[in-house]
This record gives sequence, C-alpha cells and structure tokens, in this order.
Amino acid sequence: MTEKSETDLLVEIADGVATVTLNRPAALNALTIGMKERLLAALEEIGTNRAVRAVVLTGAGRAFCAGQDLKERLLPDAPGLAEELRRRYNPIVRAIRDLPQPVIAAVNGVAAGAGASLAFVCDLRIAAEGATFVLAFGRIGLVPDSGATWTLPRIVGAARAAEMAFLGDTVRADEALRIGLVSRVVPSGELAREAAGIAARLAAGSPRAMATTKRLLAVSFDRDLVAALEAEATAQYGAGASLDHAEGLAAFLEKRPPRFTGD
Ligand code: T3D
Repeated sequence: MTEKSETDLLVEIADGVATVTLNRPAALNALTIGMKERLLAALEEIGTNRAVRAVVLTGAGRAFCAGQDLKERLLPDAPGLAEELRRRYNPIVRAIRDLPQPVIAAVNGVAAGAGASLAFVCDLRIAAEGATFVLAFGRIGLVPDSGATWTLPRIVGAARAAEMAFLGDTVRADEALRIGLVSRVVPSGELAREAAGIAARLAAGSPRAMATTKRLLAVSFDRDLVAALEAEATAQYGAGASLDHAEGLAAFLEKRPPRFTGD
C-alpha cells in the first residue's frame, strides 16, 4: 500500500484501487486553488499508474465537496471565474473523464456546485443515506459549470436536469436513487466498504476492456446507433486480440477466476 498525504487531499493506493479523499472537512471540502492543483496532479499520476485499476473519489467528514471555496474567491487576488474554470476545473473534469480506469464517486454527504459536477463526471455514483446533491450555482448568481450542463442531462434526462439547474433544490439520496443519479444508496457507515467492494470488482476486470468500455460509454450520446455499432466492432477487434481475452477464455474453460494483466 502507498499513501500520499497532503493535508487537503489524501491518496491511498492499495490492491489496485486508488482512493482519493478530499480532505478539508471544516469547509465541507470546498476546493481551493492548491487543492485543485493537487487533485489534478494526483489524477494525472493515477492515469499513468498501471498498478491502479479503479479509482474511488470521496470526501472526508460530512461532505463530499461544497464546490469552489467561496472565501478564497473573495480574496483580492482571486483569478477570474472563466480563467479558473479553464485553468483548473475543466482540466480536472477532463482528467476524470479521460482516465483509463473507471472512477466511482462515493458521495458521503453534500455535493454542491462544482462538487456535484465532480460526482456527475465519475463513471459510477453511489451515495450514503445522508448524501445530497445541490446545484448551488444559481443561489450565488452563477450558472452550472465544471461539466454539469453536459453530464447531468445525460444521467437523469433533460426534465430533471432542468429542475435541478433552475431551481437549485436539494436532491436527497433516496430521490437521487429514484431518478438514476446514483446507482446505490447505503447506510453512511457502509459507504466506504461498498465503494471498496465495487472498486475491487472493477480492479479484477480487464483494464483494457474497462478503459475501452469507459470510452465507448462516454461518447455514446454523441453518436447515432450506426456509428456506435461501428465503434463497438472496432473496439472489439482490439479487445479480441488482447491477452486479456485469451486469459478470460482460458479461465472460463478451466473454471477459475481470470487473472487479467491489461495486455
Ligand atoms: O472559481 C470559481 O468560482 C468558478 C467555479 C465555480 C464552481 C462552484 O462550485 S460555484 C458554487 C460554490 N459552492 C456553493 O455555492 C455552495 C456553498 N455552500 C452551501 O451552500 C452550504 O454550505 C451547503 C449546502 C453545501 C451545506 O450547508 P450546511 O448548512 O450543511 O453547512 P454550512 O453551515 O453552510 O457550512 C459549514 C461550513 O462550511 C461553514 O463554515 P463555518 O461558518 O463553520 O466556518 C461554511 O462557511 C463552510 N463552507 C461551505 N461551503 C463552502 C464553505 N466555505 C467555503 N466555500 C464553500 N463553498
């Protein structure tokens, strides 16, 4: 196990799973410039680490993430909003989307503003019973950002996304489950274990197949069926030629669990 501990960002790598924890609980894990830079660097490192096969993103304390640190934003030397999005938020969102490994958002508490956007761009979302989602942007006269206008309609559909974006209502975990914003809700004390269990299953899969599946799903809404069929055929050609496929077949015939390497 390796552990890297900056005060406001914890990265732990064990058994093929990187767990990234936003760690400013007193400020509900609101994102400062330094924290965003550390998060982006951590994601980039994870992306090139073949030992990492799945990622869990979560928060310390009672929040997942309250979005931009609004106190930092009020500092006289704070960067402009658009600049901050282009320099830091957007690269983080793209890094999560572009990671070859699947990313699970383990939403332990409130996910607000860009904190909610971070959860939306993850590949899977599970929540603790007390978790909430709130597009808090409108409350401070801003518009949803960090990808939320793109990801949210694709996850919950246009009608629910519009309600969340325009009204900024708090969506509780049970409602999030009902509308498909999360795929599981578990008691708070069980969230970490649940996330670890899913991550372990992902980590046991073929890294190559996981990465390709992630890419196919990510672009699916931008393609028509014919293009998606062709993309799947091309991807399957590559997967079919992989050692992982050969191992998967051998394991099936030998009635044993496969040992995928990503080759
Ligand atoms: O650069 C850019 O600005 C562009 C990018 C923008 C992206 C964005 O994310 S914009 C949206 C920013 N986020 C918000 O507007 C959410 C602000 N927070 C809240 O609305 C509420 O705190 C919550 C709904 C998240 C939770 O409410 P509640 O009642 O459970 O907690 P609280 O009492 O409001 O907060 C607890 C503490 O966390 C409190 O500190 P204190 O008073 O005890 O010292 C509060 O100030 C702090 N906190 C919460 N959110 C933030 C924050 N501190 C700084 N920034 C925050 N976003």
